[in-house]
Amino acid sequence: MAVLDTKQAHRNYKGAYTVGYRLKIYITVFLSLALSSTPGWTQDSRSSGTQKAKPPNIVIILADDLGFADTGMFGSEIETPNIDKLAEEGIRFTNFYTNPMCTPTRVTLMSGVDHHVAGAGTMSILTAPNQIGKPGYESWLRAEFKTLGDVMRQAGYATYTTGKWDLGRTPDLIPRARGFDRDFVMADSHGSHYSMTNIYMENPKLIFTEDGKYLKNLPKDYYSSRTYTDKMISFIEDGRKEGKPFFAYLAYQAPHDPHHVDEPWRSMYRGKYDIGWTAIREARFEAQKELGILPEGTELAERYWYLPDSEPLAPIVRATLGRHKELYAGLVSNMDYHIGRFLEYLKDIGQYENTIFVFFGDNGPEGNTTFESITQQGLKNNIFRAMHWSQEHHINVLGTPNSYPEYGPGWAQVSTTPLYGHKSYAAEGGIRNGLIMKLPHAKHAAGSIRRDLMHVSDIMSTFAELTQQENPNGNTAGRSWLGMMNNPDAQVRTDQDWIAWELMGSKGLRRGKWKLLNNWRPYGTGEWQLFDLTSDWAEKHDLAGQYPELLRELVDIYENEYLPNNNVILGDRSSSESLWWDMPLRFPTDNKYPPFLYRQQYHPPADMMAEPKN
Ligand SMILES: [Ca+2]
Repeated sequence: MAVLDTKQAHRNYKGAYTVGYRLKIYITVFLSLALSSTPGWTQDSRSSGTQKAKPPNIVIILADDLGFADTGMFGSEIETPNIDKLAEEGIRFTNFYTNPMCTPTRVTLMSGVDHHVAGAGTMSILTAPNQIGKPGYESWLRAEFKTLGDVMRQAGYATYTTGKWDLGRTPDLIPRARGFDRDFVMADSHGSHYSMTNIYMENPKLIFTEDGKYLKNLPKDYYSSRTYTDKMISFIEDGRKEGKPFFAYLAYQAPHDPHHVDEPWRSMYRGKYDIGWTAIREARFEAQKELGILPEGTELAERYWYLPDSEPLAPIVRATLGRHKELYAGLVSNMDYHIGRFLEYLKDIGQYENTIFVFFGDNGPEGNTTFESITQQGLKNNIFRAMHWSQEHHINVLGTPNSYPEYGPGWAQVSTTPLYGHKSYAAEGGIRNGLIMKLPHAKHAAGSIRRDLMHVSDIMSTFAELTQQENPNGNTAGRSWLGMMNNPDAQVRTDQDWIAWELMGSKGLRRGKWKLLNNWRPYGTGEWQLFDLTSDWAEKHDLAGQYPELLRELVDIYENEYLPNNNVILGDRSSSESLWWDMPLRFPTDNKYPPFLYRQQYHPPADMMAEPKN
């Protein structure tokens, strides 16, 4: 792999959007000056006279590969009482978007910058030949960008992170170097929930850090969601005497595959999903209508053309398929249980009320499975996974540490009800997620549902503005939520503001109610489609032929503004090109394609290795 010149890369970005970038800095400075004489948000309703209220704590709870419809207050039958409580006391947002996959969402969450600029233009294992070695395609958060940790620390917050980091593994990229006072993280993208076992042939051991040291071993009785929660509680407890507000970024690995989960959650849903995905998806759709999640006229997305209706399947087939969903549901309920423990702790120390909570999933659910991937994508790592992990892949051991359970496209489509598509696509199911916020004041009615157009890039803008700081990385598309948080009548975006997506050739743009989509065949049509998302959340009614001028206008924005100003390098090869009927099914294996540029086993510096603290 080529060694990148970071300074050169940074100049390249500046060159790409110098005018807009400078203008935005001027505007930011102007707004900061204008705002500096106004009272901060936390003082707004809680202080009087000279007494200032303590700034609110900020907690971001991120789930991994959790679908739009996977929590109770978004229509799920999965039991998530603690997340539901946040929604009942707070606000649900139904038009919130992430990016289509893990690292692209996380670099944007931490930096506020488009993922092609921030360093995750694509996912490392899926890098196309013409993207290899290009700045912005490293698959980590480039070192020159400040993080939310940096921003909140600058504002006087104690900064903590636990869970999946996924933003880089070298000493300059781990949390200790990126603005976090305390950390216990898995630096990689996914792997076992019980051990350091990774899924990649070249990178069989996961990298963990604890307070800036690389762990030789994991703590006793390690289990991802339990340990990440315990560590976060211990960081807050240790820091209490300092009296600072805290910023806690709690990034669960759940419910990413493998669907490993302890008892009793492993058996909690035994038999519950034998009824099949068709019935469960319809039940969620009805529940969403009753909850008021869906606008009038919303339809259920088409079932994937390659999936059968589960109704006519034999009972044993439905039960076998259902077992996979049981584990996923158990993993979600287990995560909810640990979130509940965390919230209880905050109540015990009197910090629950004065905290801003933000909860969402980082992208749509995983709709591929190992065995499908072997034949469809031909990636060596999928074959490795199938060989290495599946020795005990018998129905009775699913969910245990040596199994590799996934739930496949049938259940992924349930997770995204009523949307179409899943993780990795710019269709709604890949990018729209159920956001929940709970605020320390009561300006919004408890349990309210909002339809503001929002994106994960907004979060940096929001918390920079909240703490009266400039967004340190400039700002491409992010819009602060602060106005809306303070005033329920305010909207986050105007009808002319747009946000856009590109990942592995799947393209999308949203402006106001309009959605532009171009998904490669066979998942999409390979053509530009236009949807009115007022109620067509399922992207069923293509209006491209009906509104050709609007289509041209939006495509023009996408191709002539979004792509060039955000360092997008369209891949010259798709990750799943063998799905495309007229492409060769045989992949070359002798020219480093598919590439493994990031997935080499990383060996941390010896003097930075440590045993876990407990
Ligand atoms: Ca993810």
